[in-house]
Amino acid sequence: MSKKLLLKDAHIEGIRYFDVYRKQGGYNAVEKALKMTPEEILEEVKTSGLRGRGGAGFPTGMKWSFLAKPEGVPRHLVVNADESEPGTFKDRYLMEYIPHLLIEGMIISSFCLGSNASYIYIRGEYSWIPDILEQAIEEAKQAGFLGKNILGTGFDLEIYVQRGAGAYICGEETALLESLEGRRGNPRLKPPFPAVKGLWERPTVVNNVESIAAVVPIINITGAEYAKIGVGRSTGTKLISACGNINKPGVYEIDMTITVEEFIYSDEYCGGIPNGKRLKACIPGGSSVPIVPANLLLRTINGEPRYMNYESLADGGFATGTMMGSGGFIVLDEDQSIVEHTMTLARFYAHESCGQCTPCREGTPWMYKILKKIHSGQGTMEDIDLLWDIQRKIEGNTICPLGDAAAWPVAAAIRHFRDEFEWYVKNPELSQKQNYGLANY
Ligand code: L3W
Ligand code: SF4
Repeated sequence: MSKKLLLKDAHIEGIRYFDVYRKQGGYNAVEKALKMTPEEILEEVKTSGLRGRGGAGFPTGMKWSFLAKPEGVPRHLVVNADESEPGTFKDRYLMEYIPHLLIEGMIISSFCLGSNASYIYIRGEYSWIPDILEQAIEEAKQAGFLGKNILGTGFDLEIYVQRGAGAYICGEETALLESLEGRRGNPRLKPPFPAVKGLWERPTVVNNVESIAAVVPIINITGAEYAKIGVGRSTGTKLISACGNINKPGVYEIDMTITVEEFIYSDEYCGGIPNGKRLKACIPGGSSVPIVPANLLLRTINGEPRYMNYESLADGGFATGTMMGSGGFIVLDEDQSIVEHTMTLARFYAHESCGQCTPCREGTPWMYKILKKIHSGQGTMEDIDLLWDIQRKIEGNTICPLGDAAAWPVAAAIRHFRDEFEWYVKNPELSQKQNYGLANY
């Protein structure tokens, strides 16, 4: 059984409210941290090995140590709660059920970074969650954990909740900052990174909800103890939101030592595939990461079991492996059509492109158009090659990672399932009536 750090109290009735959360030891980490120096907290986070839980897996302690500290310039912490990656809903779970964990993590992190005004930027579609967060903020304030002179330490902190308007691109950190400043969410060129020039050109740390929540157990148990959980550079626990063709969709906290096979088939997690169907493929890290066929998902190229952690999922590079990403685990059974699935994703990315870069603005709708043509039985073999060519021209040639995110699913689908694309071309009448999955798998 995986160790629980973030969700250990999630089952307790009323844990959303301050009194219940406090009774379970909530805000003890704030009391402990405010007796430490910011440098000591930073050391704990570095020692923990915590890596960003939003998708990139960048070491959190390292990001914090990059924060510029020019004399007299305010600094900010911004929590990225714009969880829009298809298949990803673990931050929603945290904010909805245990909002105080995020607020507690923000107080500690803000103290460490020297932020007196910190922000939660939340996606517009999570319309009911800002009220939950604002209530938690108010409760924490009433109890003296927020506002002026917190616990008599002289540290002041206000936390503001800002709603997005429902644009995927605003989850990209610089687009998020643009939106927070009141402009259209267009990504900025990096460098400068937000740690140097972020919100209102001030040094800013942007971290995912889960990353900031993880700071609470790190302070409670120490960074060294946190680092003992997990394996290699995949320390601590990770929330996985599992969906698709599984018996038990939901949010699971894993300690990154379990195999992918165990995660899919054991009753503790996904509980297997409904109706005894076979596993066809999986996208383990949210829609942007490469899709992997079952054989490569369960075993690496060397025949070793694949594990649910950053290194093992990426083992074999893009040609064979995939990525941990945001932990949005999407399972596809034998009846699913990869062409249809890829087309749906292509439509999403084409719709969400902000339009600043030509390869992304022009390439994403073009890929969708070709996929639609192939899916409807009107495609040609040349269309498959053209699709491959377009995705290659997008990857690496754009301002922000949305371009790559749109290219990778197409690349991986063609790489691993080219025969399926060809089936759609060779069987135009059949492709109108049934999916390749049903006909041939
Ligand atoms: C200062 C340097 N800071 C890097 C910081 C940087 C950022 C973090 C990671 O994209 C990925 C993307 C999605 N000085 C720095 C530095 N940083 N070098 O480190 O940066 P980066 O560029 O590796 O990634 P990113 O731009 O943050 C994130 C993928 O995650 N993804 C996620 C999608 C959506 C969600 C969601 O809905 N929750 O996560 C899924 O795979 O495609 O590749 O903070 O500033 N020298
Ligand atoms: Fe906008 Fe796409 Fe360029 Fe990102 S890659 S800045 S979404 S056009």
